[in-house]
Amino acid sequence: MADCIRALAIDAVEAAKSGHPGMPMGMADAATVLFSRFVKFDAADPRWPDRDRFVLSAGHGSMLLYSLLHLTGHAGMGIPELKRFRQLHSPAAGHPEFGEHPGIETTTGPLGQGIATSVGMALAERLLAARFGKSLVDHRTWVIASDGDLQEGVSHEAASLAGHLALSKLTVLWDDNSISIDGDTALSFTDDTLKRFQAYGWAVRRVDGHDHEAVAAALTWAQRSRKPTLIACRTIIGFGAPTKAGTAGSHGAPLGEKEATGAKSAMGWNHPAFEVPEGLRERWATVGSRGAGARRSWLKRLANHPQRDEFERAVVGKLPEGWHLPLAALRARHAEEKPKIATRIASQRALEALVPAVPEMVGGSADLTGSNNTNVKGVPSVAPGNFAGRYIHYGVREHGMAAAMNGMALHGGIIPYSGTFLVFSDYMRPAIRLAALMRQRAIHVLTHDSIGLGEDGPTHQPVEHVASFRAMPNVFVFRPADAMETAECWELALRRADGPSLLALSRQNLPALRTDAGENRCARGGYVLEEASGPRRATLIATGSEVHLAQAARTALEADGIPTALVSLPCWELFALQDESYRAEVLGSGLRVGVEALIGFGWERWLGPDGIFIGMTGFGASAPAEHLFKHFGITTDAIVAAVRKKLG
Ligand SMILES: Cc1ncc(C[n+]2csc(CCOP(=O)(O)OP(=O)(O)O)c2C)c(N)n1
Ligand SMILES: [Mg+2]
Repeated sequence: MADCIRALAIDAVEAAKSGHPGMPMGMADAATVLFSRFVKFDAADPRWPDRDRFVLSAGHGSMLLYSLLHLTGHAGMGIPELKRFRQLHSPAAGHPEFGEHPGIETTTGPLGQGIATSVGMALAERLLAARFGKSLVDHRTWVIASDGDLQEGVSHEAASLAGHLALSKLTVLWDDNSISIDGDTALSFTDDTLKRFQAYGWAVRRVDGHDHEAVAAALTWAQRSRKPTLIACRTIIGFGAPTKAGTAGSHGAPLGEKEATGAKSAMGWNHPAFEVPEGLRERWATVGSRGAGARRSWLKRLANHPQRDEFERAVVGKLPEGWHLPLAALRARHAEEKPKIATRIASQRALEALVPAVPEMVGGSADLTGSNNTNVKGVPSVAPGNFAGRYIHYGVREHGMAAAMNGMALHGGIIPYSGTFLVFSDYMRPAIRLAALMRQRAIHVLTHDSIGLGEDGPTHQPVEHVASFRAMPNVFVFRPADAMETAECWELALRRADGPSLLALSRQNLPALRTDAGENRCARGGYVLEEASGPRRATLIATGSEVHLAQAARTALEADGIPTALVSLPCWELFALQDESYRAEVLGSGLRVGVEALIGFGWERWLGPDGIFIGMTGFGASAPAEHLFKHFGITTDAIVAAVRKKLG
């Protein structure tokens, strides 16, 4: 049965003239044991909510996953698809892509992401089991990870968190083949990996990855463990290839005809390319339906479960009836009270309205809870052995946090939100990029969003981050200007089911600019906050903490007899989705001035060739915030002077 995987991997890589045969050939034995005896799944419904999750963290070995999906009889992964491995519109893409086939649990390829994502999946399982009970939620998370996965820093963060939380239903099979691209892993990787994981709180074992019974025994042991488990599977990369086995030569290139033929004859495989003999095909098909009975019983349990509707709603990601009513009440209160608060505090107020109303929201922070204002009073924390909480202390592990959140979102039934400083979004970028690519709802609260944070200085003052995320496809960046806009942006972030949202929030207090609570004006991305008194000569366009500076400038310009409009532009991505005429109306035909205490990269999109940008041109500095705004020329006076100068 394992030879079927090897043969298909060889054939598909040969046909594509590119790909990675070595890893599928080396891990075929362990994967066959795992799937044929341990993974709970039913090929007839790959999205069955209580299935075990399988993550191929070493995404370059994608043919291992595609072969398994094919052999176990999943629809949509037939021989024609395998023959089109790595071709346009094939579900069998170069690396596993979430959404290309329902049996692909997550996108992998950037090493380390898969294993870190799987920690979030295993955590989501525990959280949902605590909410809905074992009769609906009782499954495991299995991972195949390579040397590169375990070298990557994010896997260290994630493994440390998994060990701390004792996620005992998580098992990682390490493809311990001592080979990576540059050659022997001894070139760069001499840690005692098993001891390292043991120190994280994992239970560990080493087996011969080609000995089926030894692998089975280790997997049985893993199922009984009270800790997450790492099984080091000693394997030979490119197993069976006459000259390339055990070498980096089998890692990432077709074996070539001679070597491929040699590998097949070594395993006694004499079938034409892409042909699986009938007997083996049947045995694999049996594997594909092994979980059918378990799924049927589960469906019966679900049908009679008192929380059935709630479970089904949460799992498909539908928000509860009336979820936005407390938020609407908060907005009405803001309109009345006009609070002068930091937008991070306004975000906390929004969370106080949302978290009780949306039970699938699970928050957390990378050790900045008090600064990010991400927790809500009365919401208990998640702790080892206690998964009834809804707040996670991720520790100072931003990357692991963002990757685990992807896993929670992918698992379903959880809407994760996080917190850290905007500047440290750099530490989360690879995971945010995957959330964007996979269209996952992960919400990041990113506070201390400019030089406005003051004394902590340039290491802590983001300048380029917002621009860089505006450049990333399918990410929504929100930079609200006051408490009202913050509530509106939170509503939009939560509604957005098909991609990540980032909320860039101020440390410093900001005056209330909005007194209307009816329409969610941020929904159009940008809008005229104050219209000019006559035909517009200038339009001041600002975001976040700079909108009030622009507002004061507008007042001064109007007093000077220069009809000036004020535009708030909290979400560029939503604004870009509006029709041309709306955008033209908002931006106006007069002089356009952009104001944002960040790098101006990208602003020309709204300002045009004759516009003026007032913001940062380099890194910040350490000083009280009001001194910094003056020092860097981001002030009401500077805006007024620039407009006067330009208009003559
Ligand atoms: C973050 C990241 N860096 C680099 C790569 C490029 N890359 C692909 S596989 C690999 C290492 C291969 O070694 P290993 O992980 O042991 O896999 P094996 O060759 O054993 O299958 C590298 C560096 C990547 N995919 N992701
Ligand atoms: Mg390796």
